[in-house]
Amino acid sequence: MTVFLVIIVLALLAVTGWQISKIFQLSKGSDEDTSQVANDKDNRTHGILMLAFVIFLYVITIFCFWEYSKFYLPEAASEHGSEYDTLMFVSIGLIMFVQIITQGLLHYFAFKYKGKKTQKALFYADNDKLEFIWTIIPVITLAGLIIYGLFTWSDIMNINEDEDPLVIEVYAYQFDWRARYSGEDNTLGKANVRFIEGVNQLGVDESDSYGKDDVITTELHLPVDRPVLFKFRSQDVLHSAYFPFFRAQMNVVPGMITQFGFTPTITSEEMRESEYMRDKVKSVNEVRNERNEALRAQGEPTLDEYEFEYFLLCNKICGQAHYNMQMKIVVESEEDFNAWMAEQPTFGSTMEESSQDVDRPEDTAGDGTPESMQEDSEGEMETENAPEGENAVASVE
Ligand SMILES: [Cu+2]
Repeated sequence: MTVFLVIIVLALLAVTGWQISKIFQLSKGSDEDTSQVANDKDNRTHGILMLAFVIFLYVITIFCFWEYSKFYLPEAASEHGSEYDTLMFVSIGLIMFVQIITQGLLHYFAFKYKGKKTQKALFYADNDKLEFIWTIIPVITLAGLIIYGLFTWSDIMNINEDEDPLVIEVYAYQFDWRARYSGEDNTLGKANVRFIEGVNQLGVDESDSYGKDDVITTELHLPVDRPVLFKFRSQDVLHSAYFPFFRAQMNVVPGMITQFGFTPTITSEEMRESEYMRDKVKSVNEVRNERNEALRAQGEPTLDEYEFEYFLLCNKICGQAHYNMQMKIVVESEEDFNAWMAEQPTFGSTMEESSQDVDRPEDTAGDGTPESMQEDSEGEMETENAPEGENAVASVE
C-alpha cells in the first residue's frame, strides 16, 4: 500500500514539474521559438543524444565484460561440456558482432542525417538487390547456426548405451535430492510414489529383484571418465536438476522419468587444484573473513573456511526452501568410487534392518530411519517433511 502511495505521489510530482516547465515556457519572451515542431536546434540536440546513447551502451558493455567476466564458470568438467561452450560462444560472438555494427550504424545515421530546414529527404522506393542481400545473409547465417546447434544437441542428448554407462537415479522432492545407484546389476529396481512408506523414502518396489542391490545415498559420487546415465524422478512438483560445472540440466517431472547422460572428466581434487578455483576460493574466503570480523564483534558464530565441491542445484522455483535444494557431487577415481560404494548399505539390507527394528521394541531410534537418510543437507529440512504414503500422491495435485 505504501509503495502504491509513493508511486502516486511521484507521478503527481512529475505532472506538476511538467506543468511548471510549460508555464515558464509560456512566460518567456515572444522572440523564443515556442512552436511544437522541431527546429534545427532540436534536431541537432537529438542527433547528438542518439550518438551519445550508443557510445554509452558500448562503454557499459565493455565495462560489464571487464568487471563480471570473473563470474564465468570454469572449464567444463564433462566430455560434452566444451562442445556446449563452443556453441554458446559462437552464437554470442555472432550476435554481438551483428548487434555492434547494426546498432552503431542506426545511431550514427540518426545523427548524420538529422533534420535540417534546408535539406529535403530523398524519396527512394525500393532496391531489389539490396533487399536480396539483407535477406539472404541472415537466412544463411541463421540456418548455419541452427544446423550447428541441432548437431551439437543430438551429440549431447543421444546416449550411447553400448558404452555401458553407470545408471543412477536422481530423485527430487521438496526440498532435497537423493541418488539411487543401480547396484551390481546396473539396473534400477521399479519404483512408484505409492510404495513410499517408512524407510522406503523413494518408493522402490520391494517385490522387484532388481531393486534389492540398489544403493540410496545423500551424496552423488561419480567415477571419473566413466559415462553416467541419469534417470530423473520427482516425488512432488516440477524440479530441475542443474549441474553447472558439467554443463547439464534436465527437468525433473512428477509422473515421468527424464534422462541425461554425461562423462565427468575432471575430479573434484583436480578442480580444486586448478588456478581458476584457487583464485575463486581465495576471494570467497576473503569475503568470509571480512564477514567473520563483523560476526566476532557481535559475538556470533563465525563462518567456516570455504572449500570447493561440485554440486547439483534445483533450477526451478519449486517452493519455500527451493534455494536450499542442493546435493554435493564428488568426482573421484574408479578405486575411490568403488571403496565408497562398498561402504553404502543396499536397499535390500536397509529394508531388512528396518523390519527387524520393528520386531524389536527396545530399538531407541524408533523411527527405524537408517543413518544415511537422517543426515540432511544444512539440517533445515528433516525427513519428516517428505510426504509419506497416500499423502505423497495427494501432494502432487
Ligand atoms: Cu526443486
